[in-house]
Amino acid sequence: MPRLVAVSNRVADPRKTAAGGLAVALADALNASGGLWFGTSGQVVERDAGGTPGEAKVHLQRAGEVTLATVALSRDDHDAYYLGYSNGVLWPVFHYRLDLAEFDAGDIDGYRRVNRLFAHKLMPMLRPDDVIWVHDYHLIPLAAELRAIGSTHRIGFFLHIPLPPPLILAAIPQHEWLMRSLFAYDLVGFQSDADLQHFARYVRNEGRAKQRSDDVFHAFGRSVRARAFPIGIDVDEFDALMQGRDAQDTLATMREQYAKRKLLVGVDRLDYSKGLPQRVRAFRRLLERYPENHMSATLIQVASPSREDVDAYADIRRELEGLCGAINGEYGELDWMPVRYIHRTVARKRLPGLYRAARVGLVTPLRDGMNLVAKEYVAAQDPADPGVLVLSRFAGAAEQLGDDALLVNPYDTQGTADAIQHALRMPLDERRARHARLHARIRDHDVHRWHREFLQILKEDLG
Ligand code: GDG
Repeated sequence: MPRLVAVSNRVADPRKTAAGGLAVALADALNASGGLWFGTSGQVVERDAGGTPGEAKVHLQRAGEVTLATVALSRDDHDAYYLGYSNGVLWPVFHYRLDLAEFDAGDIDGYRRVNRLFAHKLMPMLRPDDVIWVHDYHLIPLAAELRAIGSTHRIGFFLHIPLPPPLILAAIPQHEWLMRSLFAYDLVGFQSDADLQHFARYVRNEGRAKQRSDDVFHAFGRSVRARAFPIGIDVDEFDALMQGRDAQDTLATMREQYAKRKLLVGVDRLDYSKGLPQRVRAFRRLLERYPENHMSATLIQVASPSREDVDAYADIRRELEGLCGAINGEYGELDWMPVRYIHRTVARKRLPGLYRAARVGLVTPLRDGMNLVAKEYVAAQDPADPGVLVLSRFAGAAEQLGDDALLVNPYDTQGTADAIQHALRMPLDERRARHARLHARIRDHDVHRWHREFLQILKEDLG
């Protein structure tokens, strides 16, 4: 079996479950064939600007069957590639937020420089029959950089975030270059059919691509296969976490402390794509419009700190904190706080207990590639007395879970409040029936299937 080489912006030790979904998924794929995982260490080194390829040293570490290979970035490279282009341009535009994009001409140079650095550091470590799997928007041009220095490997790319429609994509000054870069891969994977349709429309209209078959596009002198591979979770791993002491303790504590309340839970990175202010406004509307929820409905919102050195993230934090404080001030009683807002990362081992304690799971992003929290919430429920998932129609997960979750438009405050009320009042037999179907779907489309299918198709010839 050829060796798998995974490449992503950050490398995490796959033996630590705290690392979360993607790390677990990649560890599973890498362990099967033995493999190499390449990326940054997350450390930033204060050294002279303009780091040229060859400057950074690769640090190697064994983690079971997997070799972790990491490089540390210089401050300038990190700021331009990570904060600037990846998270100041690509993240907002790919989430349809042109208003938040900050196009700074210098950042694209840093983005190219780091992708070139990755290629130069990775190439000497590669064996001829390695299969390479590149992850996410930080590394779109990596295959092109590898090809430029002679790589003939099978190289696949998976975009974890949405791909916007062509007219939005075209706001990025380098949109053509970015999309042309995708044709250096053999396989490009998206989260949803909607993303795939946006890709197909872009390359047909802007790149005059010829479609050679259902999923093979020819443009810029090369062919690429493009498909949707909706990512899933490791349901068994989540079940095991649910049985663990931390999750059970969390569940017991929640049930005791909120015995007379109905809990609603949200767990998100504090990111403007997650629709947190809109969610809190909908919760406030619920209290306004349906007063029977006073002294009862309690929203626990975990907002784990994220990218705090990007300005837009500090703004969203202030807005959210203001809203939560205002609701508690207006509706709170000595013995009831409507919103518990936690700006910290909760230990992963406790999450299943928190999810299970909640009658309603609120997953209402304004835009999301997939959203794994929706699937984790379903996985954690007690099938005999499950909670209800309220899900944004703008999450990639809605394509799979839309029939049995309560779908909402998060911009519609009243509509979302009505859906939450519907969830809170849903009878047990309906909750069970919806949950059984949702659970079957997340089990069928789990993370093992995701990487198995991607890698199998990556190894196939384009025909
Ligand atoms: C990107 C795409 C796509 C969150 N807070 C805490 C915590 N989390 C964990 C969740 C979940 C993960 O982080 C978040 O995954 P999401 O899928 O919801 O969102 P992104 O981080 O934006 O991920 C997304 C994903 O990539 C995979 O392809 O689905 O669309 O945006 O696992 O549980 N974990 C812990 N404490 C927290 O406070 N331990």
